[in-house]
Amino acid sequence: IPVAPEGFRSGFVALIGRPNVGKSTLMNHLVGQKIAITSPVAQTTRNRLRGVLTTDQVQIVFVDTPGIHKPQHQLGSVLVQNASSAIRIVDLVLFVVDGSVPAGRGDAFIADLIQRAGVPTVLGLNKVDRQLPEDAEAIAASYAQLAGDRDWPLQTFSATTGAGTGALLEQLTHALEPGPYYYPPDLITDQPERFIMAELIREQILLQTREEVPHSVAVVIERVEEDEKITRILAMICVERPSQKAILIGKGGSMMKAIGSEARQQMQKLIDGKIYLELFVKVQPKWRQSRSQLEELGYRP
Ligand code: GDP
Ligand code: K
Ligand code: MG
Repeated sequence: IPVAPEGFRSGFVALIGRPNVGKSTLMNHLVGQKIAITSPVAQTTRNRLRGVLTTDQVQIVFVDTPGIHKPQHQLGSVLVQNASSAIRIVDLVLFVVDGSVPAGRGDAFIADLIQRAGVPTVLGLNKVDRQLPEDAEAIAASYAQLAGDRDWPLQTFSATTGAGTGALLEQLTHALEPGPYYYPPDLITDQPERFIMAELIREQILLQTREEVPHSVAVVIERVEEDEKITRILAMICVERPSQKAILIGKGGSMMKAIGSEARQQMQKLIDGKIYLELFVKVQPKWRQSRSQLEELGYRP
């Protein structure tokens, strides 16, 4: 890792907020590559994932976290623990909220949690592209109060259009102290390619099967074989019930085919090469309840 130039700033920034406010979308936008999967389904993000942005002035290591919500089963409580402990290891919190609606009780709950941790915080209002003009005033007032009570700077932006994200970046840079490179300047994520590949398959399951299967699915890359022309990948999709396996496979294998084809295209972008993808589905009852199985599948508390 090279020595940072004079006046260089750096630090770890946790992305904290309710599920679906756009934390992962924002991180992908800022680092310029899809490393975190996103979807309209809550709990899309399961692991803590680092995304690194390096410019000539700053290196920001974003720590993407699962959204904070009330735990309902073992997986849920591992997710909440992950988010809460992420706050403690960072230099700065970017508290992301859905700026298309006024602050709600969930936001106030998280604001208190962050405040108790005592870490410098920027309040980020995402999704302004969805804000209706008639709501703008009430929205601005509710978040101004949330931030003002705690002396947090506030920045409005859209992670999908990119509007305001330049100003956000300046705001974050300004809030960080002078520091070194933590990662090589060209590194974008700390996660191995295999993990992102598995996530790209899980993303397609989330997007294509919607509410029926998503929360009971895990994906593991079993084998990667590279030769000069093509990379062959064997992946296992793990579900809890035979009925979910049937949904995933679909009529005459149609669902599996659609998931595989879209995931393969996303994976080809990631590795910039040709992929042959083979998927199989396995029923493993109650994997979410079991800590050892969770760890085996890569969800570390
Ligand atoms: P997370 O759970 O906080 O990580 O949220 P995601 O990044 O997975 O995003 C949840 C949903 O919100 C996805 O469908 C995104 O496409 C959508 N989304 C994220 N940011 C924006 C935004 O700025 N504008 C709009 N309109 N949608 C967004
Ligand atoms: K989501
Ligand atoms: Mg996410």
